[in-house]
Amino acid sequence: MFYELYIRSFCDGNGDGIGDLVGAEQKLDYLAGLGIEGIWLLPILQSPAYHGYSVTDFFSINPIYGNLKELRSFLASAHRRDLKVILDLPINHTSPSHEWFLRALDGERPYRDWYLFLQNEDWLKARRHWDGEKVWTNYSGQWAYTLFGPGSPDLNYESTSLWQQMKEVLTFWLSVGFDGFRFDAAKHIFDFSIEKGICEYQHSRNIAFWKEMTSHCRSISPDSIFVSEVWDDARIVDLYSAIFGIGFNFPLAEDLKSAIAKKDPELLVISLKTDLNRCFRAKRSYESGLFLTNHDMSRLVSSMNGDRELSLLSMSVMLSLPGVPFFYYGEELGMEGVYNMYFNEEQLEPFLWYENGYGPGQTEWKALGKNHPHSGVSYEAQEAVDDSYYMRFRAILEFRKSNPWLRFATIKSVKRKETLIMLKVAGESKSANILHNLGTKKIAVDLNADVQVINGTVSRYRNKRYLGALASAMEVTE
Ligand code: ACG
Repeated sequence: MFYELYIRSFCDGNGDGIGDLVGAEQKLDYLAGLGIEGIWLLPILQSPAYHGYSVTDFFSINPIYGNLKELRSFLASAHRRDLKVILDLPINHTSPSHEWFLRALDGERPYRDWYLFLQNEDWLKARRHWDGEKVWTNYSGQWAYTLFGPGSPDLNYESTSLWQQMKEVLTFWLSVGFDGFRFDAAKHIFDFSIEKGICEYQHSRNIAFWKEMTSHCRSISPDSIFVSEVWDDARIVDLYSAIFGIGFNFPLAEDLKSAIAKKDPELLVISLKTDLNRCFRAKRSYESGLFLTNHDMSRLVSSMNGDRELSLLSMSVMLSLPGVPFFYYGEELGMEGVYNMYFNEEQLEPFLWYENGYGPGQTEWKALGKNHPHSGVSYEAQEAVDDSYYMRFRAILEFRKSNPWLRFATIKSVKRKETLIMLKVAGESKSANILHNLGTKKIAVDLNADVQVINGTVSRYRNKRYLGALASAMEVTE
């Protein structure tokens, strides 16, 4: 299991109100205590943007988060606790303030070739693949290709010297001690057709690029971990995941959340049997990056319209599936936050350590618009309180931690009976029946004595067992 950590909002180690590496290091016991095996660090490289995805120097970290010495210390402390740390690396684009881009604007080689400048007025008609946004930005009279907006001109990997440059970046961060990378925007390396002048994904060229980057890393550090971010349908996610080893399963996140929010088990059952089937069967070429939410999405409780029982059920379904689970910081507290196109970024709010919103380590860079002090959502209010959301969330994590075999298991069958989803999964030496009740009434189930409750309740009446409303349980059949 991996924890997706947004350092700016996590823990402030130097009292400036902004989360940093020193603060995050102080909280490593907290993180290890959740039972995770690793941390996905959202971008920490030098960047003027709060999100960090537009980099100004690929060889240094944002001074607001600390320095290289502090990073090394953070990594060493994480490793001492057996936690892996992967770095989110956005190499599809840079900030327009990156020196490379400024020199490119001056026409200096090789930098000029490292970005895509307008060669044909017709290209201005090109629109972004999925939402029709414009993709060219005028920088003082020079048009550059900017798929993610004016704050991030795209790098142009037609230039082979840029491939070499990026390999040096990868070598550097591996030598600092990272265990691998979450590669941002993996399907966007080649996503504009120069021949046609339109936005068009060139998946085979992207894959060739990532093959070369990942084998470069493996030649330095054979056990490197790579996770691909490809937000697309199952077939495309598949293509890339096979190269990286772990691929975020976006289709699963969407189908699982809608099945539960709509209390419609059939939706997930169909999806697991069809589109998602290939990532859970025995002969698969990668591990599914299981997740429900990330920094680009509404938080879990918000996507369940505030229903915390549905959120916990979603977590228990996710953590019963084969693959490598990821969860976003603050989800363990049940923090809220709606993602919307107006960039108020509620889902990035400070992790709420204290009930009154103040105290050592609390970050304050952003207002607590959704997760108010005195609302009972803080760590302080929930820690060690029986039945709090946090304690129940932890119990679900504990279930997964004590069943590590699920990671490599295979889904043998998926069935539905009324509101129940029934999974048969098999690992190397263990098999299990896993039941999730998406209904609001308890339901009679066939479970023997060795039942592990994942979430909710299992009760007995006469000779029958009942799985509670919105509850999950597993029976291991050695
Ligand atoms: C990553 C990061 C994100 C970051 C960038 C840029 C990339 O996580 O935080 O933005 O560095 C697209 C990209 C992703 C990108 C997201 C935000 N995420 O592909 O790499 O945008 C469709 C498209 C997807 C698209 C998605 C969301 O196909 O490509 O993701 O919509 O907009 C079904 C379909 C599926 C469809 C979905 C949703 O599942 O199968 O195809 O996805 O429905 O409709 C950051 C900042 C930005 C800043 C940038 C520089 O957040 O504000 O501009 O950095």
